[in-house]
Amino acid sequence: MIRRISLFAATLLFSSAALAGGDKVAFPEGYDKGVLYGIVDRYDIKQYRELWANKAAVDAVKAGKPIPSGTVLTLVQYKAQVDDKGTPVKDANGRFKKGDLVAFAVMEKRQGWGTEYKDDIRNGEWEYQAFKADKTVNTAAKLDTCFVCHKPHAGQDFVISLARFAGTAPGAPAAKPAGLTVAIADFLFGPEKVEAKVGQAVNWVNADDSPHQVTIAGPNGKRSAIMLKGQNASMTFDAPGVYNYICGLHPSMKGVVEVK
Ligand code: HEC
Ligand SMILES: [Cu+2]
Repeated sequence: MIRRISLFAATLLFSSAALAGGDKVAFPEGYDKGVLYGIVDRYDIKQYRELWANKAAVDAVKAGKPIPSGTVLTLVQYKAQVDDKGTPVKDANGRFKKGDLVAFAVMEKRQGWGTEYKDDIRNGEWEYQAFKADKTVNTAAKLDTCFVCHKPHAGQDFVISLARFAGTAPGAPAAKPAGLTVAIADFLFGPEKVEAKVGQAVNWVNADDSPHQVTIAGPNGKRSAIMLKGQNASMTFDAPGVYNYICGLHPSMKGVVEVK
């Protein structure tokens, strides 16, 4: 019994130590008086998402300055409205319609934050927090996953949607490269399965407003560069086999390359 209690206490200690940073992030009251810098239709999870930032942050980034201390980015998740078959309904512009509020994901940057983390987890001076629709903290959220997923974006201060934020997201339609091509549109790989020969290049082209990244499954899985709208990436395979892959940014997006 005593052992059980101490184990429980140890678990508590560990988890609160791991998550403590999130407590610094308060619910961003008035976020919707800032700048709505992006809307994301998530076909993969049938959500309509809004990206909000405080104005000072947007002004700084547009002026080519670093993201300032005090920046708060709020990702608001809504269900997409669906028809009776569960398919998202679209408005006149082909965009999803906003349904019920689901949750908020917030990241906040302050000078001096983040020093307690080791380098392999630290996201600069950012902290993350998840809030439920009623604005209370979602205590079930695993905040370390926020750090893990945003970490590869260190080159753009961990803000995945920075290109939209700066208003520099390339708007040109994706060019179709020669050879074997997989189009990425509406959060789907199409075709989902392709056959390639050993050494033959497979090209992915992103036609979505959202960035995507091909990540081959398995411990030594290769990762493509992150593709913004209109960008493409290519990979070759040295050995025959079935290569399952996902999008590194949206893991519910799946595809297969069969190499013969
Ligand atoms: C599976 C990877 C993944 C995880 C885990 C993740 N994010 Fe993100 N996050 C993204 C992607 C991709 C975007 C860009 C918007 C989009 O495509 O939906 C994003 C965008 C954001 C944004 C808008 C600013 C930006 O970086 O573009 C905030 C705020 C945010 N996430 C907070 C969080 C919080 C808080 C958590 C943890 C509770 C979290 N994220 C976990 C992938 C992830
Ligand atoms: Cu993706």
